[in-house]
Parts: sequence; structure tokens; C-alpha cells
Amino acid sequence: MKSGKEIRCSLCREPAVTRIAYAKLWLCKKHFIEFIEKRILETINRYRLAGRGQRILVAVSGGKDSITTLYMLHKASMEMGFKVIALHIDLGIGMYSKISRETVEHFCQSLRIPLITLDLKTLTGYSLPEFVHKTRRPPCSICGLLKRYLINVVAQEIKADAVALGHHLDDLLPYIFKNFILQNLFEISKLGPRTESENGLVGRIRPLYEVSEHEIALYAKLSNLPFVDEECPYAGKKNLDKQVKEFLNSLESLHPGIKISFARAVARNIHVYKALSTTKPLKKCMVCGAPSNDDICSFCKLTNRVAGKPLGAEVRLKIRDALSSLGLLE
Ligand code: Q46
Ligand code: ZN
Ligand code: ZN
Repeated sequence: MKSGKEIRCSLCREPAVTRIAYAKLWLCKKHFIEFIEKRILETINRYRLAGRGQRILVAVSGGKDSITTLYMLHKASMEMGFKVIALHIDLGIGMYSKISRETVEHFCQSLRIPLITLDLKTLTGYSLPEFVHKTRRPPCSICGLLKRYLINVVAQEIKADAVALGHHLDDLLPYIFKNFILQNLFEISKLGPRTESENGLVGRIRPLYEVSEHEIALYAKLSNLPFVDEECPYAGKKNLDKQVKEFLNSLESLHPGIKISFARAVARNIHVYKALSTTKPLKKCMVCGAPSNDDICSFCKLTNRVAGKPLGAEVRLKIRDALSSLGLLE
């Protein structure tokens, strides 16, 4: 703070709430909200994340990132003429899942956004903690596998043009950097602002690609967006991820704007990373027809191990029933 005086917004002289170092601006609440919204809308336009007549499925956990993504896509959809449908997966992790589900339900109701809620236990007979207990595998790897599968089934069934995810700059850059260090260059092609739909795998879009975690937290708070502040009880950062994130943030404080430049440079070169693919084209799972690297998809393999039979086909039918009763099947 300059000599004890209140710092003023660079645009309107109201009291400032934050400084955006890379833009050399102090901003008041109103101008900060406008600044972030403009950046997200520019990201949607710059990378052509959504367009007129499209159906965008937004995966919403209830945390600040996915709630902000849903809110901004909902706002943009009215101007740009696309449709937004929200999807929440109740993982059955005690109170955390209960509060998350209620938060998403109330938020979607208040904005009149169609919401699909899938309950993992109802679909498969097992909650996430039960999957973890039975397999003894790391919770986040099981959770990621289940969510990816269920999100893609819904996206395929409602013929969504893309699935929107709440990944932001500080989620993506550390992974990009880590994959660069390990020279998993093809993996980087999946971490840009969008991936294309191919072989039954519906493409992903990331409207928060150029926004930092700190900016989203402040935006969600100042905009009074309802979100679950509590972390998933299984969340825990791996050391290397955390260290890479801290390293990138220390670079940013010395060279404001370097993170966005990095993200934009990666987005420009996505085609270069994609061309380095050594994987074979996706097959179809023999049990459920989902896109898969092997003859049987990982969801069917996992459920076979836990429930004694592969559940892909059965789960897809249950999801179709749920979507049909919501009037979302075409
Ligand atoms: S919900 Fe699932 Fe996260 Fe919880 S179990 Fe891990 S991956 S931390 S986004
Ligand atoms: Zn202002
Ligand atoms: Zn399968």
C-alpha cells in the first residue's frame, strides 16, 4: 500500500480490491469482475470453444472452478446462441458429496440450467470409497477413470458437441511442464484449451484456460457465486506437481505475464504435439461400445474386478433411461 493511502482502481478511482501485475492495473470490484469475464469470453472466442447451435455439456463438481465455468458458459450461451447442459456426478463421499450435490442443484435451479445428476452408487452398486476399498488403488485414479467414462457416455448420448471442464491455468501449466520434463510430448496435446472429438470420445473445452486459480477464487467470491469451499477428503497434492506449480508462480512474480504467454504458446503448438502420437486409433469396447485402447475398456475392467461382471452396457442403459426422462435424448 502506498504511504498508508487507499489504493484506487486504475480505471475509475474507486477503492481497488486487487492488482493484476501482468496488466499493470489496480482494479475495483466492478472492474475486476469485468476484466475476468472479458478474459473468459475472449478465450471462448479465440479458441472457438463454442458456437451457435451447439450443445455443451458442463461437468460440475460444485467447486469454484466448475461453478465459474458453468456460470460463464451460461452467460455466453445467451449471446452466442449455444445450449448449456450441466452434469453432476455424486460420488458418494459422505458429507462432501451431499453438500456438493445440493450446491449444484440449487445453482442450476436458480439459473434454470438443465441438470443431469448421476449417482455412482445407484448406477454401479458402489460408491467411490467402496471402489477404493475393493481395489486398493489410489482414489483419484479410480475417480478420474469413473468420471471420464460417465461424462463421455452422457456426452455421446445427448450428442454434445463438447464437454466443458473447469481446468484453469494453474491446473494445466504444471502438467504441461511436467510432461515436458518427462518428454511425454503427446500428452501435452491433450492439455490445451480444446481437444477435438474423435472415435466416440467427445472433445473437451476449457474456458478458464487463461485464468489463474487466485483470479477465479476472487471472481467467484466477489460475484457471490455459491460454491463448495471444502476440499474433497481424498485431495492431496503430489510433491512434484506442487513444486512445479510453486516454481511457475515464482517465475510469474518475477516476470508478470509469463504464465499466460506460456499457455498461449502451447495452444499455438498443439498440432505439433499431436503429430507426435504413437498410440493406435481407439477401438470400441467389446462389452459396452465405449472408445477404448484395448478390446475391453477400463470401466468394464474395473467394474468386473469390483462387481464380478463388467457393468458398462448396463450403466449406459441406466443413463439412457435417466436422460430420456429428462427429455434430453434426441
Ligand atoms: S473428487 Fe475425485 Fe478429485 Fe476427490 S477423489 Fe480425487 S479426483 S480429489 S477432482
Ligand atoms: Zn474501477
Ligand atoms: Zn466397456
